[in-house]
Amino acid sequence: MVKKVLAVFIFVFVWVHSAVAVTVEYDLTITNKVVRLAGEEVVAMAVNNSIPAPTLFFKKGDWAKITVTNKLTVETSVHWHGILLPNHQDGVPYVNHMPIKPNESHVFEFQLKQSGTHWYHSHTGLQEQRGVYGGIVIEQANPVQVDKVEVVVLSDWTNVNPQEVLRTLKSGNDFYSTQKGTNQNLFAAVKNKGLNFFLQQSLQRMPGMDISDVAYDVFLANGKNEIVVPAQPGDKVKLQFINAAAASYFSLRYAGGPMQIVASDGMAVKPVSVDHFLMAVAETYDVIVTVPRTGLFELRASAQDGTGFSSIWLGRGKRRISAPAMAAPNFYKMMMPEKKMAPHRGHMSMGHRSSSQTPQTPYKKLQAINSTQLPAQHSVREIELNLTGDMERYIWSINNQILSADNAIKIKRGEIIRFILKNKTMMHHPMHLHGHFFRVLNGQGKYSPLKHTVDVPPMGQRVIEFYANEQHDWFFHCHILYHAKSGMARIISYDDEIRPDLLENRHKLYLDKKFFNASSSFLSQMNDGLLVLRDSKNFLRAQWQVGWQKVDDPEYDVEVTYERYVNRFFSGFAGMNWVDKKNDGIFGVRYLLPFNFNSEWRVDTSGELRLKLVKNIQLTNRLNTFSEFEYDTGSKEEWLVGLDFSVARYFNVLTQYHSDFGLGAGVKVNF
Ligand SMILES: [Cu+2]
Repeated sequence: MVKKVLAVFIFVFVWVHSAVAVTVEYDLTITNKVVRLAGEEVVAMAVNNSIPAPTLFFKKGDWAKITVTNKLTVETSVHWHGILLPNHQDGVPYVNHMPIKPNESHVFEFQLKQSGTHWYHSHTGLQEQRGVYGGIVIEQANPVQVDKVEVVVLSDWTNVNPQEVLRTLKSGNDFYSTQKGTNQNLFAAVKNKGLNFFLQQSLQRMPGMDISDVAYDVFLANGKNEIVVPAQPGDKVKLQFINAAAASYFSLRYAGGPMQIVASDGMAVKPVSVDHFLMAVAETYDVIVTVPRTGLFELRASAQDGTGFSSIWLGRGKRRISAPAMAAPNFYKMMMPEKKMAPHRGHMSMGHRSSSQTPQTPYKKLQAINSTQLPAQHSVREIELNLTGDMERYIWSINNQILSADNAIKIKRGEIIRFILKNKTMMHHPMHLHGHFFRVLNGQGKYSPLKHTVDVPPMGQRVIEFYANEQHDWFFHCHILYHAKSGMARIISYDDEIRPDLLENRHKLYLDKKFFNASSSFLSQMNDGLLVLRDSKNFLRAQWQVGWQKVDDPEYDVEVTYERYVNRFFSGFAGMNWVDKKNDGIFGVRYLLPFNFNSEWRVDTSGELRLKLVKNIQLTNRLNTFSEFEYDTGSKEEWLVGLDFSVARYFNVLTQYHSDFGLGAGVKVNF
């Protein structure tokens, strides 16, 4: 009898359980695909032949069973961004599981415990920039009643291979800023009455401000520069925005009236009406808009750097009503101290220097529906994390260290972890935590919103906190792809047992990739050049100079050095120097002086001392002056001044006067 009852009970349990928890299966195949998104055929990466990847739909409580098949010639991975799931399903190679090798499949299985707008993307190399990203929508139990729902995946696209983009960024040649016309320069500073600030900035050895590192060819909404969402006059439309761009923030603005934000990062918030707002990389927002009357009304997603936008046209009919353009950012006005907002005190400090014309994230207005307060009985561990970087050498880090084997952030289950994120750089950083939602302490007290990605503005601060209720290791990183790949990442570790295959291969995650750059000037009186092989700490340089004008025999100077990088301001070096028929061992230090003068102090094996000063001043977006002065106890001083004009990524024209070889002109080639 007992057995019979038990059998019936088990039967009913299994039946009820299977009726409630449906398994939703998806097969995703990643392949190369030739696309033409910006006037040129490019080999991209697609999921099920689509960019963006297909949107995956689930209901809360469903089990997802997703088979990812790799048909590329390289490894891949898929991270389920914003989904709370068991550690080994999170998709970061060497952190949560091993990468998916070519011609292999990996099955992900997890239950969906939340609802809302989320997304997925490759977490390998720079594949996300090439097309491996798509939406995930988990239906809410009681969604807001609207007439239409549309998922909008925003992204940025460049025809240039992302590896080459990163190599260009590492070259220290500001070419992308030049291409976009956003190089900070003396002429623009004077024109914008920002000369005083420009000089102050350089006196304090600050680098120029930069909104976005890369110059993109096109901005996309669901894979196109513009899309139409058919709707009737009076319709309420819910747009589920996902910022899947590799490096672009977007300002959103609607031609048909205000937008109502109802969710952020998949979490419902108290509806808040905004005229426009800034959406950081990797965030999601659900926004409700109304189609006011007949016509097509534009919701414009403008790239924050002002170089382009994608359009979502809502409504019906032929007449198009454009959204007002967002003002292109004005660095001089944005960063001027007198425009600085009064900083808030303590943990609520947002510290964002800004002017009203600069689009802002809507964080201050976001309120969770229910209290998100964490139980008071848990201990709080406060961790200060400085977001640091070197724009010139393109090294991005946390507390001045790139991601490495010895800087995991160790936490304990049961603690409240509070991160104080201080941005010490002139760029925005969208910081993303895997496996947890954190409270953004935005001044809303117990209704502080829950998010997985938070923008930390230039020189600004954010405080976030979360309850450590997980296990194993999780990734935490800047979601600007090129920043993450340059070191701005950490492992958040519960300091427990890690799967042996992950431990064994973990070093591959910390690989500090090497980059090679070269440049040479071919002038009528001389030739000089530089070869650099580097990672984030070590710089091997070979430089040469040969002059033939105003001298009897050609004179040459060749130097090979190894430089150990300490930080933006300081490095040490040693090497060899060949000047005509004399050669010497050399060693010394390089130090960045006020007004961004590069100084080099060195001694050689003959006992001579040499001081070298180098200074560049950007005059206009493309025109730059450069100067060098050398004082040597063993020989007479040497100096040069010149002007160069940036024509293209690989090409400058220039003229320079050298103290020994006189005046000349020519071209400079940059690789
Ligand atoms: Cu960043």
